Amino acid sequence: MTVIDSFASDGLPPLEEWPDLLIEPLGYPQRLNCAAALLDETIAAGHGGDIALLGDSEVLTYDELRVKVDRICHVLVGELGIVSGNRVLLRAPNNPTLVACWLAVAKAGGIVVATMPLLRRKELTEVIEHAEIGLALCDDRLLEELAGACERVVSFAELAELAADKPAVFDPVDTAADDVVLIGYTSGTSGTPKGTLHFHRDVLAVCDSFSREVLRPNATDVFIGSPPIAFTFGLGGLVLFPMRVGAASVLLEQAGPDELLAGIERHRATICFTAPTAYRRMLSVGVSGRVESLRRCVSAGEALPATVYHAWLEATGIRLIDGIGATEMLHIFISAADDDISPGATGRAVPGYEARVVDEQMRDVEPGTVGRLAVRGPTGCRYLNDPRQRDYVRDGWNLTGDAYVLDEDGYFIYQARLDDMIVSGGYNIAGPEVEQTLLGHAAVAECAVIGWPDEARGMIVKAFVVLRGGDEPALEPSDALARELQDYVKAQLAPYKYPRAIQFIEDLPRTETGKLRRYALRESGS
Ligand code: 3UK
Repeated sequence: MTVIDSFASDGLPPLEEWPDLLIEPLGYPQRLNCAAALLDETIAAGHGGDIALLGDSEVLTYDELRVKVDRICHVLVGELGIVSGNRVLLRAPNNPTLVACWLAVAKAGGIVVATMPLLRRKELTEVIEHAEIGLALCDDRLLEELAGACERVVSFAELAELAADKPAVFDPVDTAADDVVLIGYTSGTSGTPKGTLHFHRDVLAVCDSFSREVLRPNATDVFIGSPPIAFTFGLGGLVLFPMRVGAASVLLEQAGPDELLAGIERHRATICFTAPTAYRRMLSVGVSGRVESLRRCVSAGEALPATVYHAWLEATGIRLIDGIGATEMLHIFISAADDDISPGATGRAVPGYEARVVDEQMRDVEPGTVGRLAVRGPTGCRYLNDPRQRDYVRDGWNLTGDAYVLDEDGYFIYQARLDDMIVSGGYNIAGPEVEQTLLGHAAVAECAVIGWPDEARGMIVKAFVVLRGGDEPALEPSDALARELQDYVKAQLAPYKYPRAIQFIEDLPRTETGKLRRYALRESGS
């Protein structure tokens, strides 16, 4: 059996533009359906009666999830006419039906295009047109933005009705290990959306690299976290990694610091996935006595400041596992856990991956020197119909767009996004270094440091600072406080790095994936 709808496979970049793929060591068979591997094989391994998903209003064992998935497969194939290679858009907050739809599309040979719940009609339309999507499965509460944007929209309520009388068993479609199963859209901030193509084997490869080798979960674990499943960080941490080992996953529709803490307490969660800011926010809400069940915490999406690492360790006794991942790479490729952690560094290449720091000519730079991060491994970048493939992949290596330093001990230390390096008065300054220093000041809750246009210097370092609230006396923005913060940075970093301008703001603009929207700050007047 081959793919019937070849849109995605035809949209793969030409082979010479692919990254090197170090897939052989994982030993996957040529025919492979990742949903069957995650669901049917986990049940065959004896986990059928174990809890798979804990939603806000629905709890499913692996057996129950399998029946739900298989019934949806029958609807997709028998009723909605899905053939292998068809793209299906998913739109929902993190909940069991979203996960069942994800698995059903994959099991039926389709291609999943999961979208962030906050996307509006314009953004959804771009994705629908770009990936030529004819069918969407949508949570009833999020139908509005999708109405009319997609040829066929089936609500979850409608889907449940259609599924009710379907047979409880569906034979997985016999897909190739290198058939496309997922198009992940990048949280890119400019230009048309970039769709990253991932194969059935890639979905297992991230389980059998970062998760198996660094995170090392087991069947008794209870996963929890905040990233949307449409973000591959959330997909891995809340769906793929738990299912690969027969563990349970708590799915929260709302996952702010309060809901996350309440969820950890209520379900005695053991493994948490979220962004650095969320750990910081949980600390400020107060974690004492509430997170005793946790044994492992993963931070990704943005650099983890050493201050947050230490504060979390002090409050919980847990060493945060930092990891850099990217939509293009599907999941985390540099990380470290336990005794291997070097606070302030992201870690080392995850087993199965290789990483380097290179110059413009792709030559290794000396340890201690800032350069561009280059990685390769079992997963890698393949954009759907996009000339930007040639920017991300060079000589078989994926260039993530990050500036890194490799230290003498083989640890990779994050500096900044390459486009975010600030050039001021001839110096190169990495905003995050200044941010991390400012975060050490008791008055600072959050901050962002960017380059700000300046006639004399080309650019100056400018800090946007959110002051800590709640405490009495309440902190008020003032020139004196700004000067105090400037002196605080000057005392710890080379003076040319101190923020010449400081602006106090109420909140930092962030994406749904927890990333700072630096360009929004750059565009904001002062
Ligand atoms: C940045 C980090 C420093 C970095 C992601 C884990 O973030 C994910 O994917 P995106 O495509 O963004 C990728 C970019 O985000 N970044 C991510 N993690 C870190 N910077 N330290 C980190 N720990 O600039 C990278 O190039 O949104 C993260 C798993 C899956 C993912 N998709």
